[in-house]
Amino acid sequence: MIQEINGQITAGKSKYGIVVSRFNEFITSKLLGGAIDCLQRHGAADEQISVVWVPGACEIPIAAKKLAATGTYGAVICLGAVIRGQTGHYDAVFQQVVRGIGQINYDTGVPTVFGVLTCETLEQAVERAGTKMGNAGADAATTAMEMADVMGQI
Ligand code: INI
Repeated sequence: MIQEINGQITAGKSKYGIVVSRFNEFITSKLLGGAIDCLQRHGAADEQISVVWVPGACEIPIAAKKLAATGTYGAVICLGAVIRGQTGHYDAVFQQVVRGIGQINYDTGVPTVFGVLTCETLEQAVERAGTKMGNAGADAATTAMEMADVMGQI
């Protein structure tokens, strides 16, 4: 018989750590709102959610890794907004964040979800922060719940 594991998209009893950057707070606060709303709609109580603010996207990985390493969280959600039009070092910020967050997954074994917008323009970021392209924070929260459940079942 084939054993098949499918994660449920429900908060369950897991705790969720959210790391969110203040840079482009106009956007990231919307991602945070979307993530919290999604977790709550899927059964999370306030006590299951911790939020950590950091200055910019570059600081997300170090805080996310510390949260993940506590062993307390079923998943960690990383939220930020890197917008090319606003920086001459977009590529440096982008690479640091992508690599940093990805590595946490392998170093800690805790699902650490990439909910950082990387956009060419502010308009593209607005579209993904609760307008016509949905809310990337809610998408990240959905992934976090599914992965927390999958990892619990394996
Ligand atoms: N941080 C962001 O989160 N988004 C950006 O678009 C951005 N830009 O444009 O540079 C940005 N820079 C700050 C960076 O993340 C660090 O906070 C800073 O370099 C200090 O380490």
